[in-house]
Amino acid sequence: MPTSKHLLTSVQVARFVAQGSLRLDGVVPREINERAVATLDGGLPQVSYGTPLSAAFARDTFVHELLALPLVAGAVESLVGPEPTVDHHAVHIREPHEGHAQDLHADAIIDVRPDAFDIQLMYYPHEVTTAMGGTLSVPGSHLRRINETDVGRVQNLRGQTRLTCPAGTVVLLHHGIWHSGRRNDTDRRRHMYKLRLNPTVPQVRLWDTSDLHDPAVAAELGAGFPWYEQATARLEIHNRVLLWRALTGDDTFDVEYWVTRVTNRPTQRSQA
Ligand SMILES: O=C(O)CCC(=O)C(=O)O
Repeated sequence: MPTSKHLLTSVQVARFVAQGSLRLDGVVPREINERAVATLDGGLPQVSYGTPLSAAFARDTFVHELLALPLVAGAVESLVGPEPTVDHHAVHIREPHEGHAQDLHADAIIDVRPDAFDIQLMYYPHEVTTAMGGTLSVPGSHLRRINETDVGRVQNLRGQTRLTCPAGTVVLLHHGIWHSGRRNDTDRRRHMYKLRLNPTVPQVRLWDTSDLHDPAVAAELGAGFPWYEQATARLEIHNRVLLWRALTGDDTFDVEYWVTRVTNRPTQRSQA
């Protein structure tokens, strides 16, 4: 159903399922960005695990105003629903000339939930240039489940992206994405605010589904990324189909028969 909220479309959600991220460039106004930088330099108050998002941040805080922006609110609701809870939040600063980058990792511990996911909202309140240590991430890595820095020895992967963006950019990431903060070779601190949100409702058709049967949806779900080899791309697409089935409630959806083939159990059917 189309709504007046700024919900994502099915094509955008399918792209998130395939890539593991969604970028909203320059969507936060300058006044909020300036307050955010000042606040991040001073540190953030603690928020207890599991606090409802609606109760976590006072109305006069930059986080409340950031989450109230219609484009941000609509994207968050489309992915984790109307009343998510706060897992945790943190300030990530890359100091000027600090001389090293983070290891490639996924956050928390290995998390293989097939039918639910958390989002990590990353907010960059000022412009991030190539030299400033923008977050590196690997599109399409989120369903190749790893435990924290299992991939830490990997230095570069074809198709990885190193974020450069205008001030006020928000990136929403699936919890499984492989990422790392890069080296900051400038004289300026690089700030990023990260907020992890847990869904509290089934993540089923939370977005504007009026384009659900658009052929572009299947095209997004079948997309390849440069670090896949031909054979391993099949596994990624299989895992995306499982997630798409969970998100749509449609157990018949498939791409190239990948899930249908491996879930065919004639013995169980004959005993039913
Ligand atoms: O600072 C960054 O760009 C990324 C940091 C991060 O996401 C992390 O430490 O998990």
